Order: sequence, then C-alpha cells, then structure tokens
Amino acid sequence: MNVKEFKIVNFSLEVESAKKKLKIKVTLIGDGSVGKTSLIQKFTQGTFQTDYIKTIGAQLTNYKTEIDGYRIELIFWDIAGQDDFHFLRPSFYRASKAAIIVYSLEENNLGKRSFEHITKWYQDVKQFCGEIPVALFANKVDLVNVESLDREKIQNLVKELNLVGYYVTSAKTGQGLDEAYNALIKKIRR
Ligand code: G3D
Ligand code: MG
Repeated sequence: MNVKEFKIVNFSLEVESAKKKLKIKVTLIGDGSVGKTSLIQKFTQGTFQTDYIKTIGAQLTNYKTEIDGYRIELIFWDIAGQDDFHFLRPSFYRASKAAIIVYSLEENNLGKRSFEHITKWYQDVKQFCGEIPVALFANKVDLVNVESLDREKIQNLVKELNLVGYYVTSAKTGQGLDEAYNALIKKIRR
C-alpha cells in the first residue's frame, strides 16, 4: 500500500453495565476523501469533546451513548497525518476487535478507485488484526440516485470477503448512520 494513500481512523468502544464491562477498539479505514472524518463528526455531533495529540497528529473524539441499557463510550481516533506516520500503522491496528472499510459511491475516479481498493484495505486488516469482523460503509449516498445503486456488485464483494455486511451512509445528511453504527455495536457486543 502506498504510504500517501494510507489513512486510518480508530475508535475504542467501552461497553459497561452493572456486571459487564467491555472495551472494544474499532478501526476505520479507506482511501483519502471518502468521508471517514466526516462520518465520525456527523455521528458524534452535539455531544462530544475533542482533544488533539500533537505528537502523533491524532484527533480524539469522545462520545457517550446508551444502547439496550448498556452505557457505551466511543473514543474515535482520527489520524490527520499522511506521510510521516506509516510506522504507526501496526499500533493503530493493534488490538482492534472490528474494522469498518469506507468507500465513496461518487460516480467519479475517487468513487471508482475507492471501491477497487476495498480488497487491499481488507488484506491490510487481515495482516494486522487477523480474523475480526469487518463492515463496509458505502458513503456519500446523497450524491447518487439510491435506486440506481448496484447492490449486487456490493453484495458480491461482501460475500467474497466474508464481511459482516454493508451500510449505505451519508456523512452529509446523516442517512443510514445510526443504523450502521448501532448494528455494528450489536454485532461486536455479541
Ligand atoms: P477522509 O477523512 O476519509 O479523508 P473527509 O474524508 O471526511 O475529510 O471528507 C472528504 C470530503 O468529502 C469533504 O469535503 C467532506 O465534506 C466530503 N464528504 C464526506 N462525506 C460526505 C457525504 O456523505 N456526502 C457528501 N456530499 N460529501 C461528503 P471537502 O469539500 O471539505 O473536501
Ligand atoms: Mg480524514
């Protein structure tokens, strides 16, 4: 993988109940400009705190929510740097319990290439994380006609790579976001 292409976002997920406490780290990856940072910003809109770690160029976003009576704390790691941090790659993948590969539905080069690169990102996850659940986010749905989506093409890839599923999202309108994250959190918790 070209280092300049390499972008990664992490978040830890802490699930807490009277008896149970789980800490789960999830990694968001995908080509540049597909919307990883925007997806986190939209999802955590309103109730979040941010903190910037200069030394590693990471933006940390902390978000608290409740699902099915579980208190859940999400810590998103969004790495801003592109050229200088590829040595950090193993540590950002390390101990991930799930991954989300993001691509863009845009009908242009970015959309086309980001779809073609899904398999490369998947191999990266396998290499660094082994057998963990991986979901696919087809982002920027607001820019295309939902009716004309080639769902068979997406579904075939989901099958081929044995992904847990795909979610059609828009970081701009928020479409599909709650469903996607909630479904994912439930899958991870199981
Ligand atoms: P990245 O973190 O994966 O690199 P960003 O991607 O979140 O920085 O998003 C890249 C650009 O795409 C941004 O536009 C952002 O506003 C836009 N974008 C992200 N998600 C969506 C979406 O769902 N719909 C639309 N229409 N745009 C989206 P700019 O202009 O700031 O570069
Ligand atoms: Mg980003």
